[in-house]
Amino acid sequence: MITADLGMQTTQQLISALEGRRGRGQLESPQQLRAALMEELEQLLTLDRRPLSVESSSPYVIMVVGVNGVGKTTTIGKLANQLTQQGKKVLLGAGDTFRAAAAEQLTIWGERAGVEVVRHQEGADPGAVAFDAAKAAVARQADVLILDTAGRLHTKLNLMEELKKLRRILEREIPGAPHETLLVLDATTGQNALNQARLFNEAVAIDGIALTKLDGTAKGGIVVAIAAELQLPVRFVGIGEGVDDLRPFEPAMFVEALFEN
Ligand SMILES: Nc1nc2c(ncn2[C@@H]2O[C@H](COP(=O)(O)OP(=O)(O)OP(=O)(O)O)[C@@H](O)[C@H]2O)c(=O)[nH]1
Ligand SMILES: [Mg+2]
Repeated sequence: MITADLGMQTTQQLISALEGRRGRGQLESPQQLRAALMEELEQLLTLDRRPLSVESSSPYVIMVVGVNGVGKTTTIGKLANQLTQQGKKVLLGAGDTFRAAAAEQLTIWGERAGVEVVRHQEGADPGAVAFDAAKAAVARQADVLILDTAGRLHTKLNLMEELKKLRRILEREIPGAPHETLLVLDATTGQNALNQARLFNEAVAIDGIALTKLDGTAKGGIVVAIAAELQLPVRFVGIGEGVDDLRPFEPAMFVEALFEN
């Protein structure tokens, strides 16, 4: 369990749950132990949290955050495509003004999904992008607005302050926004992902997680620790770089994959 990135605390929690079961005579064979462990893991991952439901507000605003290179922009592209296919009118905001290539990358995804992108020049204030994107989402009667943000280290206080400001701007323009603050985590990260989740959650109150790069060898066991400690649900998993490579998170399937070699 440690090597699967579950972490010490979660592992201990699982062991005591299993000891409880043994005490009740429920663990007599290795098969029972394995099944019990899988059940406990699945239970940890099945959280009673508000689901991401874009119908609950119009426009429904999703703010996407995370450290550099985890797959924020790619996940937004995939999600925009899915929502468009469901008949939603989607608008994207290029809140990553840090690199010129960032808005360009989002625009390419926008074209792929057939959705418009609100963008400013490189170096522009991301707050101004958030403001314009929110205004445009209301004016164009978009069902969903997804705001991209620049990758940032969770330990950089000034950059976390900037995210708080983006949150406030969205909130001021659209009541209840952002309805979903989605933290993107790279499954290959390991224990550091727990720290990322803690600090992003403290700064901007995370609602859910997108776990990317599960198509590699990483199993992303760290989300069990994140679920146990922070009660944050995984909404989506990324299983490749293509537009269709985004899936809803299925705890049972995920746990089974944890047990595969
Ligand atoms: N294999 C795989 N690659 C992915 C997945 N999601 C994203 N990537 C790749 O990861 C790299 C970074 O993705 P981006 O979407 O640019 O990441 P980002 O978080 O927006 O990066 P910054 O804006 O620089 O912080 C790209 O090469 C993506 O193709 C995934 O689920 N699987
Ligand atoms: Mg990006």
